[in-house]
Amino acid sequence: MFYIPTFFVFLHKAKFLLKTPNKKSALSEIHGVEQPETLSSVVASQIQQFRRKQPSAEELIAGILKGDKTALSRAITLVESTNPEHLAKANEVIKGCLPHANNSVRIGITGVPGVGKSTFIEAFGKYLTSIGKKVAVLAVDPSSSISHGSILGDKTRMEELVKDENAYIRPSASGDTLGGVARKTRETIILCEACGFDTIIIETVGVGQSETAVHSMVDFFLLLKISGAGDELQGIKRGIMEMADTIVINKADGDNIAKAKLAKTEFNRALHLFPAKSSGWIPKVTTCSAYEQTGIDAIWDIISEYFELVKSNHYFEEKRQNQNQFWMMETINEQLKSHFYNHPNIMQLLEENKKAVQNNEISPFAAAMSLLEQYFNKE
Ligand SMILES: Nc1nc2c(ncn2[C@@H]2O[C@H](COP(=O)(O)OP(=O)(O)OP(=O)(O)O)[C@@H](O)[C@H]2O)c(=O)[nH]1
Ligand SMILES: [Mg+2]
Repeated sequence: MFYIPTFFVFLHKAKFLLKTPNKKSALSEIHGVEQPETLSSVVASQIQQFRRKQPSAEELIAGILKGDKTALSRAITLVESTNPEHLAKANEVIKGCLPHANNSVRIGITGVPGVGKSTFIEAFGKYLTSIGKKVAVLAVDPSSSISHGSILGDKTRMEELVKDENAYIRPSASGDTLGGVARKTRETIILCEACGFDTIIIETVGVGQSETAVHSMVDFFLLLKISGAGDELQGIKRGIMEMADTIVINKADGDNIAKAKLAKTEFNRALHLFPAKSSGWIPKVTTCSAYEQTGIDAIWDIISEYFELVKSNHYFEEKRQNQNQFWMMETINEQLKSHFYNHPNIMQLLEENKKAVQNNEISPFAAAMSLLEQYFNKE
């Protein structure tokens, strides 16, 4: 019994004795071990990888033309960037993609919040990929500077479509003016088409001027509606109805089927009151349930019928050419205005002239002319 503690004391001392000769200062050198190079190969490869993350315009174009979605996303990010360096590179990529674009159908989808746009796009997109289409979903959302695009949240709602390798969903460009967002979306369409997407869906919320902007960048415009209690036509902006190539009454399921059919009749009647379209197309009204995925194939049949007509009567190319010219003029107008209003001298003179107009010291016309004269003389 007495031997046990003595044994432990011995063990402890032995451990100490064994350890002491190995104890070294942190500053001591270990002989025979090579000092690491200043730049380790691991760090070097990390830097190389980082550089590789900034592909050149040529690399991006090559990637996009191969159908690489990562290259596509990177190029779209460049298009959306406000950095002037990115702008030059983005323009180069667009230029390289342009000859490979245009080979698609562009469909605009609008409807008030809650009408079922996201659910519809999920069902419609899945249907399109099932018949061999490659679908890109983009959004024009003027409120996106605050919410960063409602479609961002939708990416999780469009659960199936987002996983589909033949689909590409891109949140709306955020930031500046509707004009700015529209430009970015138009350029994004070019990139998506060059990447092999043959069906481009552009979603917009049914508020403000965004429908007009979307209407000016698509071939076919689809208005999504739901049947409501009472007057079906209440609260619909006449302009939007006039733009629609097809009205789809969604949520035609369960107890809603009868109401949806009634709404269809009413919308059909209302559409007859509008002047004939220059496309020669007579707008159609149909019902569907995005939720139950019924009536979706019939919508595609209508859209296909439309494209058959406008391609045979050449309205398709004519409209695209008009749209290109419209956007060129829009861009010039926007740039001129922005240059004028952001000119430091003009900014100051504008304030002075506003006050002078207010105090009846100068007429509004004379004030405008004097400002413009000063602007052009300073240029
Ligand atoms: N019964 C029924 N409900 C539907 C249908 N389609 C959509 N909904 C429901 O309607 C609600 C709104 O649908 P969303 O697809 O988010 O509508 P949205 O138009 O994208 O809405 P915002 O993104 O807010 O503009 C959801 O609760 C959907 O489940 C449908 O065909 N039938
Ligand atoms: Mg939505």
